[in-house]
Amino acid sequence: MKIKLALAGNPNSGKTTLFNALTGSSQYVGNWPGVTVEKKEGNLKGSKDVTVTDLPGIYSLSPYTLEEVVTRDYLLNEQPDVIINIVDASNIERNLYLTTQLIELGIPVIIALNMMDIVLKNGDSIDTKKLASMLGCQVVETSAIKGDGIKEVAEKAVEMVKLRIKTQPPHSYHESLEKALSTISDHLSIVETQQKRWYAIKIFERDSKAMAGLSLGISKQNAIEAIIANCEQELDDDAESIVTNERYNYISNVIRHCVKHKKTGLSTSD
Ligand code: GDP
Ligand code: K
Ligand code: MG
Repeated sequence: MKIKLALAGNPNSGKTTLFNALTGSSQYVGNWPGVTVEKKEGNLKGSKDVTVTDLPGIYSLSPYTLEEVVTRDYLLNEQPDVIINIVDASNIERNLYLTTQLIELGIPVIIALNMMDIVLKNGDSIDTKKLASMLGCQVVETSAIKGDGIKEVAEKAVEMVKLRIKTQPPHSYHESLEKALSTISDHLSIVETQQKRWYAIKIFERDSKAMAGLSLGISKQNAIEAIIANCEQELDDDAESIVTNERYNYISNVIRHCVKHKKTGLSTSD
């Protein structure tokens, strides 16, 4: 069985350091089709059947930058077996913005909570068990630069494929938004169950690229537009901002429960 692992995360979160540690010298570098964004692939050390792809660093899965488009198209079209989401633990709040989006794709996600050496040096602490349960995916503490946790994260990622472990995104946005998403999902019979939440959110944000990929009929498009407009009126904001705000609210709550700072004893959100 061929297994495809994809590394995704913010720029400077440690993706390439982790990629090098996982693949050693068995890497090949090229460009993504049609663009001059570097593409790195390699075999997981000691296992010919497992490939690792180092995806361009991004802050979001919107279709605005070249890096975002490359990463997003790869994840949607190539469907890797597992996404290893590298999170800079010393900058966790900002990094989780991408995590919330990766988890919605319907592809199993495991978090490499990287730069843990910095967190520990600062005297801060992160409750990784609670983080895993609140995000709905596994979390492994790593320090890519020291090699800590590297083997464990790769082994767990491969195990997730073998045991068919799925990631279940938590449904915890504002109830008006959740209601809109669930009604939009009802119009997406052509989308696989696993990808429904991703498409519902993107369509709610009026993401034309996601919309075009689905080629919904005009009557469905109108029905969906009415659902979006209704939610915008209820929450008195535009659709894209509604989703962004809900992501930030959700992340603040996660941080409040999982992160403790040494100096204040408080989480970043307090
Ligand atoms: P990328 O942009 O996501 O590919 O990140 P890089 O792998 O290039 O790493 C960015 C910087 O962070 C480099 O200077 C790395 O040496 C450093 N780095 C990566 N992982 C760790 C880590 O776990 N701890 C510390 N302290 N630094 C790290
Ligand atoms: K870099
Ligand atoms: Mg890199």
